[in-house]
Amino acid sequence: MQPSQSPPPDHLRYLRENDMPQAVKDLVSSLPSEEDWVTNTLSLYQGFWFPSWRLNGIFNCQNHFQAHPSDIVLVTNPKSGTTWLKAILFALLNRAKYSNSDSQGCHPLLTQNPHDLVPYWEHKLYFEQENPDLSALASPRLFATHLPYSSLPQSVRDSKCKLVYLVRNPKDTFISMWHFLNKLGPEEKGQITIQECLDKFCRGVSRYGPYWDHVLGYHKASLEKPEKVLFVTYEQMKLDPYAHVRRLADFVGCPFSEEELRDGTVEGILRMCSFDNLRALEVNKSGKLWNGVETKVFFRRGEVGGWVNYMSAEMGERIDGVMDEKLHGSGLKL
Ligand code: PAP
Repeated sequence: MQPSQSPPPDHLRYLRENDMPQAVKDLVSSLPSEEDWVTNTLSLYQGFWFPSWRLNGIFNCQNHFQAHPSDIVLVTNPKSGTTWLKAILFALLNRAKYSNSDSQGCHPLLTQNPHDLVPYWEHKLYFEQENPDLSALASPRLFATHLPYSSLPQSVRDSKCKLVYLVRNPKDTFISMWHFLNKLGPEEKGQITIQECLDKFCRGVSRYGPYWDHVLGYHKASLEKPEKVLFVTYEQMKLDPYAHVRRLADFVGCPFSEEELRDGTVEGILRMCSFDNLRALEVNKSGKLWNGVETKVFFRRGEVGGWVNYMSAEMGERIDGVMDEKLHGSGLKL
């Protein structure tokens, strides 16, 4: 990593590779590496490009996380709509607790960002501690991760816990990441161009990439173990959120009752977790996450197909071409 001229913002300082134990630093330095799109480095580990400073959290998680059969894990490629699905899963799993009108006013989603309510393994729990004590968490425990299927802790693959995999079309995911990293990058670095990022993306060099291998791993698992892995697309969720929230509730084992369907519980969850509602909350306008990242950067446009405003048709076709080639034979079309 190039030393920067001026001190990095707080959240970048917090995430510095220097904080890792020496043994992990040694391992990381032995891995193939590439510059990340804006700052920091990516390391190639188990066939995927991970942000180097997250590897310690990834190793801790792989070594120590013990799955419970009732666990629910949301998995995404970054920028696939994680924040939205965290909110929806949290709301539907906790709906009994916050069902009456008095408690609606103090629903945790109104005062806390979804990333604070549904913790990432490698980015928060196992980043902060080698082996965090999770025994106090109420069942079912709800976690999130960006780990590829093949890099999940063994206990997750062996247990009956459930994985919800949310995928988003690669062009919107790409543009969302480009915006996000440019916002987080140090000002003196300036904006990195879409073209530069596109070259890396199409070579598979993106956070938790190659994007297509991440998707294919979970797609295959969802076909082989449909009771364990639910494969959902952002676009499907946008098109028919009502049907998909019901599908999610069925999958995680807490289906909506007839009464709930009649009394508008599903619609209530969707309203609370909608882009406009979450974005307008004070906590998501001016709050910060545990790592100093401003919560507002997780709410940009929340649209399908917005990539056309940033990429030429040729750039879009380049991503389509790579995806066609990589997904060929999988039966999957994004
Ligand atoms: P993460 O994977 O880094 O945690 P993630 O939540 O997937 O982040 O990325 C944010 C994207 O989800 C943004 O997409 P955009 O850049 O294309 O706009 C953000 O707008 C979108 N998003 C956040 N909340 C919602 C929501 N409630 N409904 C729909 N999309 C949302």
